[in-house]
Amino acid sequence: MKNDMIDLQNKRITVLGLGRSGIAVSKLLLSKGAVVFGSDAGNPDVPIKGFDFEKGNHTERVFESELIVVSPGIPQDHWVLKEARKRGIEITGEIELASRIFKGRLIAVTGTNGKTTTCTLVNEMLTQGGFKTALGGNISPGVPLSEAVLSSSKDTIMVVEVSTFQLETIKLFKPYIGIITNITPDHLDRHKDFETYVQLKRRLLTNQDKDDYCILNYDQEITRETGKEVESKVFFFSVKKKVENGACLFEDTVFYNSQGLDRLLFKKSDVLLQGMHNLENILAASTASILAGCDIDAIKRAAKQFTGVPHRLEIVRTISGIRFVNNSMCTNPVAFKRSIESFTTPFVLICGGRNKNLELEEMIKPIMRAKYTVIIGESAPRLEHYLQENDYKRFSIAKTMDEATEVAYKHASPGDTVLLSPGGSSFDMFKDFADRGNSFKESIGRLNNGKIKH
Ligand code: UMA
Repeated sequence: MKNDMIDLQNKRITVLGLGRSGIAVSKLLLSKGAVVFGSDAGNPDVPIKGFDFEKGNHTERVFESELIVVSPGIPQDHWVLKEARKRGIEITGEIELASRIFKGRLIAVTGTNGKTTTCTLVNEMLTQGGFKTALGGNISPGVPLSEAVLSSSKDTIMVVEVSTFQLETIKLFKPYIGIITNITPDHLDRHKDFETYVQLKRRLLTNQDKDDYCILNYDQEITRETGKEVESKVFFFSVKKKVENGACLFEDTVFYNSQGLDRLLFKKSDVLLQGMHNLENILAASTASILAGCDIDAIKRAAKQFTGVPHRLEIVRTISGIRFVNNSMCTNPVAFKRSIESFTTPFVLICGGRNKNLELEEMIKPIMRAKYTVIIGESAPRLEHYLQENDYKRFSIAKTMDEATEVAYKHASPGDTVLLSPGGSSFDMFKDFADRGNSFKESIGRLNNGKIKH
């Protein structure tokens, strides 16, 4: 691929993996005149008419191309990619390719936790400010970047959530505003060690230059230090300290400071989102929106009205005085801890999932704050072991979401919350975290329809 724009006309390209991003990038490539071949080892639905593809296996046909566009779920040490490298075939990722085709301005958000909330907030703020925006990338439910690009134009501000899986294959991806919300261990089953994971997160900013901006979490050393390595203009956000450039919480008020001027944005109590972690997301999003030229009143309005994203501390419904909260997007122990910290009233917990080679012990103390805990998924035996070591007995293990929801409901009293907050990934029992959250919601519906008493 050339270093600037890419000429895709008649270019032979293989798209590896035909999930959401594979299908979206295939459509985008076809619209640019490329000759696209799709290959998927599974059995996905392929909703593109007249499209040349294979399913069930990756065959020799994959290598009959000049470029392979790899889906984020396929790791770099996959045999197909190793073979492609041997044969000198160029490999790129969906997000890199889509960003080269996109002609507008790009605001990109990465980080271990808070990406989706921050992206959604930036999008809300800019929309309220009258900008033409689009939202895409890793965000789920949402649209892949390629799909968002297909319906965008030069005056679109694209707000894109970027995962480390996607950052593995970037080369020239260059946001004019880049945000790193925070970095704590995650996905170590894929990236092997924390150092590699951190370096991948920082790659979001490596192509930025002095005309670009980065927004970093001042309260974490790892993200604060990142500011020393970038060429772009550095802005911070903090809930602990006053920062010179960026947004911060001081006593109960959020300020935006820049060039020696302090501006009061809003009171902490004005925003509906709960938890300090969410306030951090609001500070990051406000800074990005101000830098994008958004009107302060629109930012204030959006921050005050925002009630959150699906599957992230989402209030589902109340049955017999018991509130059900879906936090399926909580897929690592740090997010788990922070979500539990935001609870001040009694709760019954449903947790567990696939561990990503992370420290499950971190979940134990927060679990012990629950009135009762139902554990699901692959991490159940290890969580059970740690809980027994800590002499905690108020828990049981459930095999299905229906069973977990029913048991949790029976242990809750009016005024309590039943909280699904897994602290692990969903792939042990579900398609993805949205599928897990929806399954929880369906189980809650069954409780009510079956009039199950507790
Ligand atoms: N496949 C192969 N060969 C293989 C392995 C998989 O062909 O060896 C095929 C599968 O059969 C399947 C397809 O690849 O049909 C799946 O591709 P994918 O795993 O890349 O998934 P997509 O549906 O394209 O979704 C991806 C992101 N998924 C992952 O990174 C795992 C979605 O993030 C993202 O929303 C979507 O692109 C659009 O950009 C999800 C996620 O879990 C939400 N992300 C992780 C996270 O947030 O923690 C990183």
